[in-house]
This record gives sequence, structure tokens and C-alpha cells, in this order.
Amino acid sequence: MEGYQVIHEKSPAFYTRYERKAEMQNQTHYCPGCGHGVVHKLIAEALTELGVQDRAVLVSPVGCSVFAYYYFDVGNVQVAHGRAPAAATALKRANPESIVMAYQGDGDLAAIGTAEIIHAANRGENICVFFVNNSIYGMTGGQMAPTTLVGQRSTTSPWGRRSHNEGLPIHVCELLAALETPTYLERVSLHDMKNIMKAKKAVKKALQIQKDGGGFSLVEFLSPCPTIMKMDPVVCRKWVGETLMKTFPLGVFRDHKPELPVDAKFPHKTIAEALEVADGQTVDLVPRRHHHCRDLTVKMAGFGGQGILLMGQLLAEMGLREQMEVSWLPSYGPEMRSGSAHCHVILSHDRIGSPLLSQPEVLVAMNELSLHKFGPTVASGGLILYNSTKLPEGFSAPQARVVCVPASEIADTMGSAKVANVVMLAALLEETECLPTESAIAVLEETVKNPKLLELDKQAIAAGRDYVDTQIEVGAVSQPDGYSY
Ligand SMILES: Cc1ncc(C[n+]2csc(CCOP(=O)(O)OP(=O)(O)O)c2C)c(N)n1
Repeated sequence: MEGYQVIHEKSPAFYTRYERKAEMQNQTHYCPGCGHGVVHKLIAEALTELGVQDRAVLVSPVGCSVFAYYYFDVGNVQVAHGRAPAAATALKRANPESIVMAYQGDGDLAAIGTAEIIHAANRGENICVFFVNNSIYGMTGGQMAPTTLVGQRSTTSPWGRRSHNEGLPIHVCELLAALETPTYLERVSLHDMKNIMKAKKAVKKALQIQKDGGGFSLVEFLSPCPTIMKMDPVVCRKWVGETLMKTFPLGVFRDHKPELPVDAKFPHKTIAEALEVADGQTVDLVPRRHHHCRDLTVKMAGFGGQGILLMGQLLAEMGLREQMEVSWLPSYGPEMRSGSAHCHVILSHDRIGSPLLSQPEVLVAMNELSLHKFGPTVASGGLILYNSTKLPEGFSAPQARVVCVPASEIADTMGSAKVANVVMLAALLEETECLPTESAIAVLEETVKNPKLLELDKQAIAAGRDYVDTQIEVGAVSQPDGYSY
């Protein structure tokens, strides 16, 4: 048209080039006519228009959209099948200022992930869920989905879905609308331009709600999947508008912020509200006692029965007592006793992004196996505490200071092998000075109810501390430049 110039440009919320495959740097992996590409475009445009790209996090699912992280220039997390709402919950709670989106297909959300979506919606999490309902499992070649229509053929319902045998299609918006907590639920369709523009409005609205701290929203997109439906893309769009839409009527199923009862003891309805009291300002709810506490990341490892997990719990409890941010991530071996057990503990003055440690500053190795397995992972300048009088032959960790503390032997001389973990905990406190020993005593007094055992634990604390104090450098086989402990 004269006087008009059509400009095709990609939203800045997409990467300029897609790194997935060298020959596909200008295109996504989606089939022609697939709805995922359209939904991607709508989300990207909305992120840009709302100015939230730099704090957006997309949780991509298992399904055809598993590679969304190759396209969106935002924080990206790809999760196990169906778990996007759970991961999105954690991301949002850890970083309330972020804009978190769970992106899911119908197999992902309404089959394997049914529990996650219902509970996230029921908690009223302040996240957006973008739910692409193409009525079929696309990525795996066309199995029946919970949203497959009655009579619709799939590889697992070659005769067509039968309600008496496979049940009726699940209506996700209607199901979630039975809960009191969601704020916004809308079903839109991608079958023509007019509806795509409506879908864009819905995406933007959901993101705006989250930006305003408004709670849980879900937008369901009726979407074409021409490849699996073995249809021409144009025919498939028509099928969405004429057939899919009959079973899944479009509409807004919820559009108001729920009024939830306020707990008198905790006047903020959500953690996010507690942290962002006004105008996005973050306030500390409790004054913090930081002065004598040190940030630390610790991996504790040994075999089941050595009290590894309890040792980690005690350290985390101590951090909590000192009003630090803490996390404790346990991992159990398959057996109860003698299997491997380890845990990760983080003590921090700032909020903790992830409880998982790939390079701990400190390793507490309660047996030889753990020393060999995890010793090399200790960060440069870190510390290894090993439960023995000497290191096994051939072991080396040149990046860390290594100190042998015969915690089991010390515990044996005290008459109870069980307190080796407490001896080692005391050695850790003394070596790192991360938290005051009094804090350990206070935590033990709170948690150990048996007076005899408490007395033994207190002795174990003293023994571990004394061992380190009097035997400084004993067993330190290496102390590289720049070590921190
Ligand atoms: C735990 C687990 N179970 C099953 C699978 C196989 N699987 C991969 S994608 C998929 C279905 C995806 O369908 P949908 O969520 O509708 O997304 P679409 O591919 O249609 O976009 C399944 C069952 C898997 N990867 N992991």
C-alpha cells in the first residue's frame, strides 16, 4: 500500500541468533503452522512492551517447546516433564522481583504435571502459566493427551478416543476455576489473526498481573499441530477454530484477585508480599545479627548411619539461629545404613538462589569413598576435613587445604561412636569460624531432649574444637597459596 511500510522485525526478547544448530541460526525448530512459534512471538512482544525482559525467567517444559531456551533472551530453566509450576514457584519465591513464566503443553501440564499445576494455582503463586493445548502429544509422535477430543484418533487411541474407556477431555481452565485462589484464567485460540491479537492481550494481561503482584494466572492457547494431525497448516488452523473450539469454548474463567483470609500472626499473604512491602522496596522483616557469621558452602558426605544429614541440619539450624539465610539439601543412597549419604549446606547473608553445590568451599568427608569422590570438586582455596588421622595414599587435592580430624576415633574414646558427627561439626566451626560455637550448644540444647546424650554432644563439641586448636596443621598435607581457611 502506498505510504505504508511493512517492517518485519524480531522482538528483542529473542536472541539475535539461535545457537542450537549452526544451520538453523535464523529459525526455530518448530514445524510450519505450529502454534508454539506464535505463542513464543506473543510472549516475546509482551515482555518487551512491559519492559520486563531483563528480569524475566522462562521455565520450559518437556515437549515440542523443550528448546524454548535457545530462543528467548531471558533467564531460562528447563525442567523435568510436568514440573514447570513447581520450579516456577521456587524461582519466584527465591527472587520475588523476577517475572516467572511456566510454559507447558497439554501432555506436560494436564497429564504428568496435573498435581503441580493444581497445587501452584491453589497456592495462588504469583506466576504466569502459558499452556499450549494442541490436543495431542506432539513431540513423541501423537499419543493421546488428556485434551484429545472424543473420537479423535491418536497413536494410542487409533479407533478414536472413547469416553467410556479413556474418559472425557480435561478442561484445564474450568478445573482451575473451581479453586478460589487463581487470579486470571483465560482460554484463547490461535486459529486466525483476530484471535491471535486477543491471545496477545491475554498474555500481556497475565504478565501485568504478575508485575503488579496480583497472583496466579494461566492462559490456555488452542493451538494447531499440523504435522501430527497430518493436515495442511491452513486446514489445521480451521480445525482448531471449528472443531477444537467446540469442546474448549473460549472465554475468561476468572478475572479478579482473590480475597484471602489474613493470618493475624503473619499479615502478608505471600512471601513475595512480605519481602516487597511497598513500591518494590525490599525490607528485612527481622533485624539481622551478621557480625560474627561467615558465608559458607559445605558439602558433607559419608555413609548412612554416620549422622551426615543431621550434621548438616545442625549447621543449617545454627545459621538460622543467627538469622542468616540457609539451605540444607539432603541426598540419600538407596539403602538406609551403609549406603552413601550426603548433604549440601549453604549459610549466606543474601538470599540463596540454589541449594545445590557443584563446587563447595568446604568438604567434610566422613569416609574414604567420599574423599575420593568429592575432594576434586572442592573450590580452589577451599578446605577438606577428613575423618581420619592421615590421608589415604595417592589422594591429592592441590587446590584445597586438607585437615585430618579423626572424629570417629575421638568419639570412640568418648564411649559413643555416634557423636563423631558432632566432633566433626565442632572442628568445622573452629576451622572456618563461620558461626560461634555457642550457637552449636544452643541448637543442641534445643534439639537433643535426652540429657545424657546432650552432655555427650557438648563434650563432643569441646573435643572437636580442642583437637583443631591443639593440633593446628596436624594432617594438613597441603596448603596452597590463597587458601581461605
Ligand atoms: C518423565 C517422562 N515421561 C515421558 C516422557 C516422554 N514425553 C516427552 S514429550 C511428551 C509429551 C509432550 O506433549 P505435550 O506436553 O502436549 O507437548 P507438545 O509436544 O505437544 O508441545 C512425553 C510423554 C518424558 N520425556 N519424560
